[in-house]
Parts: sequence; C-alpha cells; structure tokens
Amino acid sequence: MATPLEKWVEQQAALTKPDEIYWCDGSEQEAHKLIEIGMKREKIGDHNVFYGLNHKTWPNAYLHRSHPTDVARTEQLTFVCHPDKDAAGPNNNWMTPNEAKKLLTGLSDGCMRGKTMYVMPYMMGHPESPYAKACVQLTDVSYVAVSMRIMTRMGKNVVDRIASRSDFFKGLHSVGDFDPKKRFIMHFPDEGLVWSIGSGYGGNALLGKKCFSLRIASWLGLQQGWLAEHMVILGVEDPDGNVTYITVAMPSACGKTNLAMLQSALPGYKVWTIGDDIAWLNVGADGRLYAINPETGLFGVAPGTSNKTNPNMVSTLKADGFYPTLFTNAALNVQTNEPWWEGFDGPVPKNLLDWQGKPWSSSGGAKAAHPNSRFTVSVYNSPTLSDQFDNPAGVPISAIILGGRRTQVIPLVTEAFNWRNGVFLGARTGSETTAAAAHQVGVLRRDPMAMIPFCGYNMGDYFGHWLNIGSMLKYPPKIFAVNWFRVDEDGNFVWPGFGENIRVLKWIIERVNNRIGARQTPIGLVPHAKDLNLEGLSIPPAKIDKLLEIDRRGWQAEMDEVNKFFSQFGDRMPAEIREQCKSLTDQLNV
Ligand code: GTP
Ligand code: SPV
Ligand code: MN
Repeated sequence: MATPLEKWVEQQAALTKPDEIYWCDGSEQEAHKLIEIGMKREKIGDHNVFYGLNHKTWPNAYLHRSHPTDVARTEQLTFVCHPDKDAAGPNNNWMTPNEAKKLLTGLSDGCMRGKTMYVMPYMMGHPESPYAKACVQLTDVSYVAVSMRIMTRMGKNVVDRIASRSDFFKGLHSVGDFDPKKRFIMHFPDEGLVWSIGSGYGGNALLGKKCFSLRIASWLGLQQGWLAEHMVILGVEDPDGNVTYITVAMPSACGKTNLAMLQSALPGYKVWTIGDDIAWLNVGADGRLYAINPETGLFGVAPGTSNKTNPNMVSTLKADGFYPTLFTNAALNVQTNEPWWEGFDGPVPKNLLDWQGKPWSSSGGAKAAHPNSRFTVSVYNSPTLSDQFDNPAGVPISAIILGGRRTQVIPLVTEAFNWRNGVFLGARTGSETTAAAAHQVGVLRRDPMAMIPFCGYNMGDYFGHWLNIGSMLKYPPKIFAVNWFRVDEDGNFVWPGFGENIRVLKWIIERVNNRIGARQTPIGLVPHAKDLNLEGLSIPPAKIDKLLEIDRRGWQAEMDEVNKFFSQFGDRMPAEIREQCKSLTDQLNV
C-alpha cells in the first residue's frame, strides 16, 4: 500500500511528467553527485549554470548563475490563497484556492518533461524539538536540491518520521521555462502547501525558507499560539561570561546576517550565532519566550561582505566543511577562478566576468556582482556558532529588536515602554527598499516587524496576535528599535555599523538588566549619550546627539504615513494600537 507521501509524489509526477524521480537521502555522496549533474547537465539557453571554483582558496565552493530575469524574490507574483480574501489582508496578493490551482495546474502540466524530479524530505527545526515540522519539497533543478540540503535538515529519516501520516508540509517547485509571465509563488495555508513555478531564485525556490517557515508558519502560529518571525537569534556574551539571548527583526538586506555574526569592537564581548533570518518563538512553560532557528544554513548577501565588515562570514565561506558552499550571481575572477563581489577585500581584480558571465569593466558603471548576489553556506561552518544551536528547546529571549534601514528621522536606538508599546513600535516601522526583492530600491515603505512580504495572513490580525502573545508571557522580553543607516549631509553613514553595533547591543543588555537609566520621550526611551560606550570611535559629539535626537517634524510626517498605513486594515487593526498611534500623533502635534 502506498503511503500518503508516496501517493502525493505520484500525483505530482503525473501532472509534471518528469523522466525520472529521485528520492534524496541527504548524504555527502549525493550532494557531490547532484553538483556533478548540475555542472554537466543544467543549462539556461545554451549556457552552463554551475561551475567549480578554486578549491585551494575556496574549498568545496561552487558558482551558480541564475536566469537574468530571476535574481530576487518577486513579491508582486507571490500570493496567499486563503478561501477568504480578508484573511489574506491588504498586505498580500490574493486569489481563491480554486482559481490559483487551476492556473498552476495549467502551467505545471508537463513542466518537468526531460528532467529529474528530486524528492526532498526535510525537517525545519531540530528533529527532537517539539516545534520542528516535517516537510517534503519536489523540484526539477539540482541547484535547489543542493541548496535545500545546506539550508535544512534533509534526509531519509524524515520519510520514516512521516510514515503513514498525511500532515506533512508540501512544496511543489519547478523552474518551468523561467518565463517571468508564467512565474507564481502561491501559498495554500490551510493545506500546508506551497506551489512555486518559473523561478529558481532564493526565497521563490527554496520553499522551506520564506514560503514555509514564514508565510505558512505564521498562519500556523496564529492558530496555535506562537510566532514565526523574520529574525536573527543571537547570544551576546559579556566580559563576565553571561550570555543574553536576543532576536532581531530587520527587512531583507538590512543587516541581519552581519549582526548574527558580529565581531565585537569592544573587548570582552562576543556574539554567538543561532540564526540569521528566521526565528520561531514559543511561550515556554516558565513564562519566558523561547526561540529556535528552523534553518541550518545562511543564504546571505555577498556585496559588502569582507574581512573588514564581517571576518566571521569570510571564515565561514572559506571553511572546508561537510556541506558545499554555493555562490549565486557573484562575479568571477577568471585568472584565479575565485568569486568576487563589490566590497570584498583587496583591489578589484583585472580579469572579471560579471554575474552573467560576460567580461566586465568598471567603466560601464554596472556592478560586476549582482547587488542581490548571495552565498548559501552551512551554519555549522561558522566560527561563531552557538553551543545552543541544536538545543531542541531553543533559547530564552531577553530582548527583541525591531529595525529598519532609515537615512533620516529614526534614532540609533529606542526602547519601548513595555510589550504593548513595543508592538506599536514594531507596527510603525518603515524601511527603505533593497535589492533583495525585484522592485525599485531605496523607496521608503512601511514594513512592520520586517514581515510585510512574509506575513501569511491579514496584518491587522497579526498585531492582535502579538498583543496576545505578550499576555501569555510572564517575563516578556523588552522591545527595542535600532537604525544603523542614518546619513549626514554628504550622504555618508554616520554610524560605523558592523562590529561597532556591539556598543548598541551593550546598551540594550544594560537596560535589560536595569543597570542604567534612559531619557523618556514621546516615541520611547532613548540613551543618555554618556551611557553609550564610544571609546575609540572618532564621531563628533554633535553627530551622536543627532543620532539620538527626536526630530519632531520628521516624526510628524512619519506618523501621517503610519496612520495611512494602519487605516487600510480597518477594524482588524487592534483598537489599542490605533489608540497608541493617536496618542503619539497628538503628543507630537502639541
Ligand atoms: P536578508 O538575507 O535579505 O534577509 O538580509 P540581511 O538582513 O541578513 O542583511 P545582511 O546582513 O546580509 O546585510 C545586507 C547589506 O547591508 C550588506 O551589503 C551589508 O554589508 C550591509 N550592512 C549590514 N550591516 C550593516 C551596518 O551595520 N551598517 C551598514 N552601513 N551596512 C550594513
Ligand atoms: C530575504 O529576502 O529576506 C532573504 C533572501 O533572506 S530570500 O531567501 O530570497 O528571501
Ligand atoms: Mn531575509
């Protein structure tokens, strides 16, 4: 008798019609076999897409080039298909499940002809964690199979675990013919199903990541009383050896990975990495909030990564680990067969191919590496990996940071008055858009809790859910906002960022431990300049004051935008958040 899993795979194969079906076992040999197949067989047009790199300097590393129209998440083609439109909310594209399935069935008919269908059983979360979820993704490209093996706990044992159950989470993925007009990333939250066609890139194709672990999981969390968030999880060790666990939400390409692996500029402090992108947060029996990272890999932004900004990441990328490391859409130094990107160490190499494999010259003004070029690397390669990474229970969280990329107005750091005010602080967050998604870069948009592209249901309900979680916590974490991205009149970043961000984390930890005071303002608590350790930095005091000032006019304009944003959600916006919004607007207007 076929199991529900086997039946489901058969049905998808009947629709997509692959030449072969291959069940992945997650072994080392298999990863190398899949890479070999990718290097030999996979093509876009008549170009190869997968290449070995110089294994003397970049052990076990490979370069992948995606289709030139397929270089970032496509939010406009991403749908959340609840039966009821209001359940999806104004923050999601929506279709009825029937309509969506009809469309996708048409596009998927025979889409794997001539290809292999890879069946990938994987866990999100440690298998022994009560919070872990068993999933199966199907795909027709080896790049996705190799990437999923780095990003998740993939293996045969997951099939045994699913056994005769039918409640595993399903993902059907095909690159189709890469036609952007036939590209859709569709979610069916009630069925635990993601169906994605036409894209082989990142969050569109690695369905365990944003699709399952945020959009579907956030919906599960709403039903079951937990939170799935776009957050880093890190431990900060102080000079006495005490470790404080913190989660940090920031929109895409706003500094999460860098923060998760921060190399402290202050002696005696050390950051331990648990996650760099996704946190599942559960209320523990002791009334504290516990975080696990469902992933096992880092899908990080390459440009800007160097020994100066993030030495721990360079070590991670160069480690000769068990899993291969993939670079996607980086430039290639043909002389040395090494990857390269803007902001990497040393002078710009002479003989570069750009991210599409064409000879590159700096004179054209175009970047050699795509601005959203990325690496996929195992978190187990990281020298900063926390000893709690595989703890099935997760780590207890003392502070939550909700950030964004803002060149103006938003202070370096702010503390909310309490959890409920923290929910408002997160809800009012905006950020300037980046190259992580296909849209205009540098435009200010509202991005509450960095979840606007990832919340799998109506965001009005989401704020209510955050308030409820707060009521379930006996020891709610303190909530903060940070902004590393203020610029001066010349457009230069005022705050040095990266390893220097430890100075802000130190202030936060001292606030968590009630060791220092803070200045009360209408928008929250901000540091007294004297409480920030700025030793060794050469920022003029006037600039620090600017980073901590309350720009009343700027805030008035900000609250106009926030009011407009909130009003879209009508009555689904909790009354309490609307009242806080009104009260802050009134205080700014006196
Ligand atoms: P996603 O993987 O898209 O979710 O991104 P992320 O939030 O993990 O962002 P990441 O850490 O990869 O950083 C994105 C870009 O911001 C890179 O080019 C970094 O060099 C830059 N960046 C990160 N931290 C800082 C900082 O503290 N200051 C400044 N100025 N830039 C930063
Ligand atoms: C993001 O865009 O937030 C990412 C990259 O982490 S992706 O996996 O493409 O979503
Ligand atoms: Mn992300």
